[in-house]
Amino acid sequence: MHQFLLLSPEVANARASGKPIVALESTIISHGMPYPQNVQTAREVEQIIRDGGAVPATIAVIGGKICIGLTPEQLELLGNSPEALKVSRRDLAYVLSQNKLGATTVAATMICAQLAGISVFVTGGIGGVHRGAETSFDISADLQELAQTNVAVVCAGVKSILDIGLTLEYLETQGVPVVSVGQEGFPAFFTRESGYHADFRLDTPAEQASFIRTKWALGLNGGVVVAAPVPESDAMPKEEIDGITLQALQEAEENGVTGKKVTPFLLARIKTLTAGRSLATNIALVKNNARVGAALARALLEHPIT
Ligand code: PSU
Ligand code: MN
Repeated sequence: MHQFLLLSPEVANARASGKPIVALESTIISHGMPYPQNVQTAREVEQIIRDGGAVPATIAVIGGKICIGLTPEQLELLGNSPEALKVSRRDLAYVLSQNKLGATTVAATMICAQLAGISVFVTGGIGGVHRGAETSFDISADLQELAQTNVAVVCAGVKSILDIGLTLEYLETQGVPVVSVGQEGFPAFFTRESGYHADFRLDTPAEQASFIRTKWALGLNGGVVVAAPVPESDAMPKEEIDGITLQALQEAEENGVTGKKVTPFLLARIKTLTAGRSLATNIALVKNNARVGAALARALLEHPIT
């Protein structure tokens, strides 16, 4: 066991008995959703994973340790502490060595999951190449992490606050396969279609597991994006979210928002501008991803490489 890891009793027990484990990130709790819906959603997502026959491991940095699996009190702390830092690859050593409270992004959660031997991770949306990245250089560290760290990331695609086409190009260059579930199209978080195709469509957990195990058996390090579209009944109207996204992007520019503040700023503005309806969609898609992720984690244990 790595010196910085601290497993919750539930996760330690799962590990000892060889149960499937699903990692969950914590930036979505601290910076992605408002309190108290964030904590409530985190709890419900964990329960969906248990109901799906796997064990949830929400990951965060608390008290100089990487906590793999959080107690209800730790979840509450993370969801209700404005001082919690958003921790990506760059920030991990700082929050650990300074004993700060840290919420892990997709990139940092992948790193921690790999240290803990967890190969499936469920989130809402991954970071990507921002619009205007040709001048801002704003490309999420999530993409570079997917290029090198062996964790499958279940998400609902990427938000159109990003340049989805450039994000997919970047992933291709880095050799990261993008797999869609139940449709050909790559989803756009709030909506089921982005206008872009995923690289491969693999509908069943067994196919997804076989693909992932084959990749790693070939020594092809790095992650896999498993993209499941938001359920039809929870999706937002495309025209509405497109208009609001443009407005949020414009406000970010007018306010000079840069760096790690960009994504949380846009998420918060979209929630306000949709009068909270984007939050309901966000919660629904994370729960759907939890079902997909639990099934995948089980399949990875069950199905040998074919
Ligand atoms: N996209 C979302 N919701 C989120 C995030 C992204 O739709 O909560 C969070 C994730 O933690 C992701 C991070 O890893 O933002 C990316 O931030 P940045 O663009 O600064 O790398
Ligand atoms: Mn960025």
